[in-house]
Amino acid sequence: MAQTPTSRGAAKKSPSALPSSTQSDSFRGNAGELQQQAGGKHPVLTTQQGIPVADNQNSLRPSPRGPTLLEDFILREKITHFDHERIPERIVHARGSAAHGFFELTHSLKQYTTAKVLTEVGVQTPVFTRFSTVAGGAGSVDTPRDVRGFAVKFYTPEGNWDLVGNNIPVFFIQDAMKFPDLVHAVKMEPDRAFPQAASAHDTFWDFVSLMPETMHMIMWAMSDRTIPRSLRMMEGFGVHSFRFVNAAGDSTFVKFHWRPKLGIQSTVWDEAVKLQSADNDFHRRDLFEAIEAGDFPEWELSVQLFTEEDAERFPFDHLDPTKLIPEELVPLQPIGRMVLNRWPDNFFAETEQVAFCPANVPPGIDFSNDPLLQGRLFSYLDTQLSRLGGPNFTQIPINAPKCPFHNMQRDGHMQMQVPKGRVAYEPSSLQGDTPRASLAQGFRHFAQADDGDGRGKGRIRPESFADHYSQARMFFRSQSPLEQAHMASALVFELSKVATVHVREAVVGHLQHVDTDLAQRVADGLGMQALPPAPTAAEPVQDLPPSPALRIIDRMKPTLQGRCIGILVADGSNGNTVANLRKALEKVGATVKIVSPKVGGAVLKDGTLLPADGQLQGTPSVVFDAVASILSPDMGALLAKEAAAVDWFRDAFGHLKAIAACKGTQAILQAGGIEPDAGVVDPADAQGFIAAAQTRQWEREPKVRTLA
Ligand code: HDE
Repeated sequence: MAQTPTSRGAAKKSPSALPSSTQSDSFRGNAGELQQQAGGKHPVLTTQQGIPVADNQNSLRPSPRGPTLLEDFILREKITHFDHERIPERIVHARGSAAHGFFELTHSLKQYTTAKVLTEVGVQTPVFTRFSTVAGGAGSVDTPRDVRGFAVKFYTPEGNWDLVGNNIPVFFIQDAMKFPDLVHAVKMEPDRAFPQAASAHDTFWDFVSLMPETMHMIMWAMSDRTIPRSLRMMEGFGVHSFRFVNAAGDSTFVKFHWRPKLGIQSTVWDEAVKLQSADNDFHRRDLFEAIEAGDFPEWELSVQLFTEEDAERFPFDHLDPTKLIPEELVPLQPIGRMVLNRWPDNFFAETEQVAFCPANVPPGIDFSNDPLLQGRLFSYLDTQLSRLGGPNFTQIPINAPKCPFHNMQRDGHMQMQVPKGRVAYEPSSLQGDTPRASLAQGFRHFAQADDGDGRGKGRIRPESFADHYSQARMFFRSQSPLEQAHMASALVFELSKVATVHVREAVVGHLQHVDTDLAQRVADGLGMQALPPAPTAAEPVQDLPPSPALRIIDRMKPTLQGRCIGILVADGSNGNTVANLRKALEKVGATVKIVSPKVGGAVLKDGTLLPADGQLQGTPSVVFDAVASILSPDMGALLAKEAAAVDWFRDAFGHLKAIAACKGTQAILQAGGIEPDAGVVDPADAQGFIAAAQTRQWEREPKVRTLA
């Protein structure tokens, strides 16, 4: 063990008492003994200049209890580096988790684009994908009600393509001009610095109430999409229309969609709230554990393709990012799959330093005139210059293209390259190997005709963007009754946190244009005596056909693959029942975790020790998709007096999860006031439990909570 002098007695220890190998002029303290702790061959510790370090425990002092000397270059270098370890966090999407993987094209889009990544079937293109929440800081929790970022960097043979999307296909605003306002409104309020990672506060809803264009996105934000069960069970969307350009120079519009192989699944709100205290890192841990276990998350990439003429027939403007194109109108064509199969080696070097930018597109992919996209094309590089400290962040390994790249950009902070030769300009005639532009291979912008209407330059919002409610209505009316109830309840929750009465009223006024029943339910939930007046709508609200594809409850996959089941055991539990249940669950792809009152495990009825993955008090049922418990009657009676055990079942029941409860557990269910229903089965009935655990017990919901 190290003998770092921490007490006066130790400090007074005579240097002559040290092992002779550590004695020298500069060794007046004791060091080096920590080296004994781990096996293996350790390289010598050095400074950043490569100077070997002899003592990494004690700073340089003129005498054992004297001041530290400025001369201590090793200490100064170490502390200085430490002082600068943090960089500015992202102004939005600060909290994120990422993984490496590949994209494999299954259907060529050669007819539409020249981009190799989308034309060479079977080729695996490396990707790095980062998921994020939007509003919270880097250290905030994983499970607030929030939009999730879904950003993919494809390292293509023609340069990096960043598809920087969200898990919602529309956005709050129509013009980049409003983005700083939106973000200032949703972030913690600047005078009081709260709430962190929450939209449920006055400034956000004040902004919403004054910007009816937010209404469609608000419907999505209040749906269960913003409380996902797992990053592996989320959809992703490129949001804007992009363009494909083929070899003949023809253009086709495209929207990108990611669909998770595991199906979409969300949590219920009370569960999301409790997850915030159970595990701040719930989504990060879930992604990490899945990848570590070889259970690689996978998404299908699909495109919606349409021409300028098709777009003219849509009952909305596809350049307006508050609008989506229902898949009933333009079907999704699957073109490939993305698999995430490697967790980053280092969070900072990769997940934190990765810089996505929607302007990064290879030849064959181009932009549309969506005014939000146009603003984004500027913003990302600009923010990255300050976040990553200078123009050479593209040389950081996670950002560098994996194809050859050559240009005349030179110098600047943290230049890592050592370019040779005297020519750093173009055209030049002095060197034979300098990079030149290539009309054949290079990026060519689609030559779009100016669609100006002759009114000339101006700060203009197109009239075709004026209908803010029709798609909000379509989204709401496309949902199942239960999902509608969740949305109404989410609105009541959020607006109940808004102290300013006129803001609450204004929002409910807008809801009248979305759906009068919704407005009434929210008004009732807020205790309003009368329905506030609806503002004037700029355009008549249309009754668009509903799009059932926008629901998620129906689209939860009936599988236990990728899901996690907790089994509660204690001393005296029947090991056979546990083993049988575990085997059956694992056979259908579930992960099983054993929870016990003590982390050391439980001594089973037959005397064997079953190690636990989690201790009961620190492993609440919110972290599982379904729970089972196998307890002796004695332990059941004892745990019925334990709040953590009673909450385990009460929460699982309240969160609509299947429960497999043996006879010994009945005392706990009773203590929790749980009236067993079809979702509560016997653990000996493994198949019955598997069937129940493949979904949530939706019919239970009205019995456990009042929904608006
Ligand atoms: Fe972003 N956004 N954004 N955004 N965005 C950033 O870039 C911005 C928008 C999205 O994991 C920032 O490097 C503007 C839509 C994701 O690193 C910043 C506008 C969509 C990520 C920025 C938008 C997104 C960001 C902050 C409106 C979905 C995280 C740090 C004009 C299609 C990427 C950074 C990652 C990050 C600006 C709107 C997705 C400030 C100005 C719409 C997933 O540049």
